[in-house]
Amino acid sequence: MAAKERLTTAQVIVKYLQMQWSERDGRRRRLVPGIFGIFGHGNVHGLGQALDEYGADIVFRQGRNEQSMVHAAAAFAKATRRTSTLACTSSIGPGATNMITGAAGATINRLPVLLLPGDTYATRRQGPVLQQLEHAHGDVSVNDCFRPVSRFFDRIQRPEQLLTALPEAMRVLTSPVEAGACVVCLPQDVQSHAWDFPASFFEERTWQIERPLPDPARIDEAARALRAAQRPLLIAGGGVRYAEAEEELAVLARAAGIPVAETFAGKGSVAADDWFLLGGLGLEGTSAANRIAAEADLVLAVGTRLTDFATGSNSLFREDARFVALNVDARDAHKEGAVPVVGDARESLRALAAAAGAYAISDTYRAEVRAARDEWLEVRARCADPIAGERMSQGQLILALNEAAQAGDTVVTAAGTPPGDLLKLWDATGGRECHLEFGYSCMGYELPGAVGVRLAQPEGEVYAYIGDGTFLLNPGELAEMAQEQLKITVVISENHGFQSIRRLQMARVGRPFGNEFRARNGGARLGGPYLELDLAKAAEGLGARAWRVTTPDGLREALDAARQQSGPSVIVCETEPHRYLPDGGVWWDVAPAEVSGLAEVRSRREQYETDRDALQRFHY
Ligand SMILES: Cc1ncc(C[n+]2csc(CCOP(=O)(O)OP(=O)(O)O)c2C)c(N)n1
Ligand SMILES: [Mg+2]
Repeated sequence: MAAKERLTTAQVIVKYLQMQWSERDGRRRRLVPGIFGIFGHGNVHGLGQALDEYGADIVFRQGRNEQSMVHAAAAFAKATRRTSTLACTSSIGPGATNMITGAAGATINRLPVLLLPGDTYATRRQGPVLQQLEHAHGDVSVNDCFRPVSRFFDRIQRPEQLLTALPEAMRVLTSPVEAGACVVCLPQDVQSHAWDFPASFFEERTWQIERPLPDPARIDEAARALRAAQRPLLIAGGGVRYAEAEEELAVLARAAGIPVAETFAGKGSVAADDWFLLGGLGLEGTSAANRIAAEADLVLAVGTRLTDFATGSNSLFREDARFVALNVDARDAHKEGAVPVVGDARESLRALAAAAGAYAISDTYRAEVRAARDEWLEVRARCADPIAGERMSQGQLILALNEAAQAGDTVVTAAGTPPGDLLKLWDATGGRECHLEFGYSCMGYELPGAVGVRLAQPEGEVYAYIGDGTFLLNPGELAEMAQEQLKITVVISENHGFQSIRRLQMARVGRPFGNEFRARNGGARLGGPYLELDLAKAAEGLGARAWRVTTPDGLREALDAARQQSGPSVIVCETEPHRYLPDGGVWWDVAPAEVSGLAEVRSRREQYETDRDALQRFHY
């Protein structure tokens, strides 16, 4: 008789997770070294009890908001290049559904997270339980909302189902193709139900993170397309970072002379400041990248989903441009009618570099790329200039922060003007990491994202660069930073509103409405003076050291002081509300109203239709 151990569902999960490891390129690490949780009646008696009794080797951290717990887990996974992640346990009902936004963010960004939401009773002896949504379909609960936002979903009705469910969840967590939210729903009663589990289920297990090899015939096809190109452009996406393919990318770009533009997730793919680095691509990109992209005859897309921000809603590339896409996911590899090279980015780049042989671009094209880059760098440098009569611009702020950042430091951001501004301005070479969540562009990722990065990398500064609107959405994570004494510096741009959306509104509607933080002045509109909030005081109240600055010099001083701190720091920067960075010069399909009594709306609609018909083109 094989040895058995009688354990509850929750105890099994806790014991099992502590024995799971991942391995890539010979480097082995714990797959799920920690768990975030907020307890309620849906998990305190189950996972809570199990963690208390059996969780010696899995670090429990108290969440402040279930959505944030998932963001932190996703950021941790990203910072470890998808070799490790964290679990999240919630109660049933609102605790569970609060995790849905985080799950969507993780799945869109292809980041593994393990979610363990409580669920309503499997036995149903109790009648409807507190927080239960009663549904015409008796086996449906609010947790079914996780289905469209996860890559793995299961509901455990019997403890022994874990024998198959947990290994499958681990497989998906460690799959480069399927990585995303893995959701194992745990009905409240089943968490406490016991079964005799084979002791061998708790033996150490190592999950290999594979590097699927590309098909040699596809590599030949891709190399032929490359050799025929006069004006190739390489787009580096998140897949380059996830696969740790920076070196292979540089080898190909340098040898063949292929300029490189980066997406939000791909920022930092070019590790050193080489001539072929054009910076961010598309809507929030640099003039250099976009100019070269507009004339490219071959687009080599590596590890990117090619979303509308990268392609300018299908307006950026020449009608006759050809695409070659290297991607571990076949769906992405086939986008834009590309020659699909399905495989690991690092292996595929290596194979393509070998197959490309002595191919190199012409001296004329090389000179053009250099000129575009030099011109952009001048524009970038001018963003540091003060503007008479105006407060500090976000350009000045970012350049001061970038200057203060050292090798090993990371800046995290997600929504508002910050991600686009950082894509454009942040120099991510020399190890100054730029962690942009722009797959979901989820306001509220910034602070927990910084927590996740901090937990993954004990060395170096971690900056969260965040808009005032986003800070107000979810400042509670500061309390967790104080509790865990996490050294994180939060830099808030206080521009008095949802200014990125106001900018869009002015471009597509022509009138401001509902985006600035202004007092109600009697009418239907929020047209009074800006609210006088003291975000620094709020941060102090949540356990951070806080500074308020109005100039780049003030920011530099505060950053120096924050570097000496051991816990959380918050620097509130007063910035000019309507001053934006130089435009990327790329069209975006956001349609003004088709009919309106307002002349400014009608003219914008007309312009939109003209632009759409002239600019949009499709590749298939
Ligand atoms: C959760 C969520 N809600 C709404 C949005 C839409 N949205 C994108 S940016 C933005 C405004 C952000 O304001 P703030 O953080 O102050 O940054 P700013 O635009 O001023 O730079 C909003 C509402 C979003 N991205 N995420
Ligand atoms: Mg703002």
